[in-house]
Amino acid sequence: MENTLKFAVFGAGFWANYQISAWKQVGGVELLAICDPDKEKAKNMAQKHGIPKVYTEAESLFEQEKLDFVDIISSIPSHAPLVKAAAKAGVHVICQKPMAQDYATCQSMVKACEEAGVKYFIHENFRFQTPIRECKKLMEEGKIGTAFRAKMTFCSGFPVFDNQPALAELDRFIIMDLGVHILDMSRFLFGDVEKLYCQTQKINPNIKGEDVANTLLTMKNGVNCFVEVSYASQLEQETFPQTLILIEGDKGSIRLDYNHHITLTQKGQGSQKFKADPPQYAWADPDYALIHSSVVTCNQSILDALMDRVPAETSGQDNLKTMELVFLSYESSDNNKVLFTQ
Ligand code: 89V
Repeated sequence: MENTLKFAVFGAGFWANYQISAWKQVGGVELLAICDPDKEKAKNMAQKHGIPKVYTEAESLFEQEKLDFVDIISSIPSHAPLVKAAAKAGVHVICQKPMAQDYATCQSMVKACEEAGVKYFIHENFRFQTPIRECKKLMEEGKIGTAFRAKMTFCSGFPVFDNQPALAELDRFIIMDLGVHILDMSRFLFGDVEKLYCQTQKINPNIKGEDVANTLLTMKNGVNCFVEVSYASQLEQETFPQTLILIEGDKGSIRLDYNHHITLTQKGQGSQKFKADPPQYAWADPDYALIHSSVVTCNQSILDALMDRVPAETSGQDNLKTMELVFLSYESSDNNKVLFTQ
């Protein structure tokens, strides 16, 4: 492959703007075209970012452009057809989370890419956040011994539907859109899951799906991890878009608090406090700065894997395990049952 990889973007909505900015930040890539069924939206995004070509249909884009990869940043139902079209065209694929609306479709997307011999990545950015990487590093350095329990909290009242109105229309909302990130981070920190139990609630009457979910995961290494997500929380401190974490081990604990404050407590040694601030980018939306900085590191990680410098961290194959947790959570809540992973 050449040094500068040529790519196209599908989708011209809220997130495309930041993912394109993040690609410019990363460098080493050239954006040739954007495609969205809404021509005006696509044209505006092209103008904003100096993208040479605009398409409204995927088929003509694949016919006319010579690409190394595509970045799919469109609605959930469009992911599978676009991933499969890219695979058919022999182009490597990045697909926005959540991969698809059901597990069988996710599996078929991974299979289509495998059969076509193209690399397949999921744009799953939360695990790349600076404070999350710091927590993982502290654990890997053995600072708290062997972890045995954890709590991961994302409880907010942020008006997320203002920027992403489509989220209000999802039949399944919070685990699909947000829980998927936190469940993926639980795997990043503690490894694979053995079983889970989940309960969901719908508090906001103006949206279709559930907006609260509490999931208790038992990891294969015995860690019990409680994942709580809510967009219905009215709290003294609004913490969007931060995940607050407590990890307990047999020799200490790590606490990630609001604004990236980390407290490391070690048996017999007291506590140390420090900060794990993410890099700041001028193009980022201040409300989403933490996520937008992790879009840069996520894209960099995918580019490194595309260039064969490192193995893919967020491959489609790996992400199947995260999606399994999403669908098992809904099934657990619907049937009030503890469920085991495959
Ligand atoms: O990144 C996301 O999935 C977003 C947000 C965290 C804002 O819900 O939709």
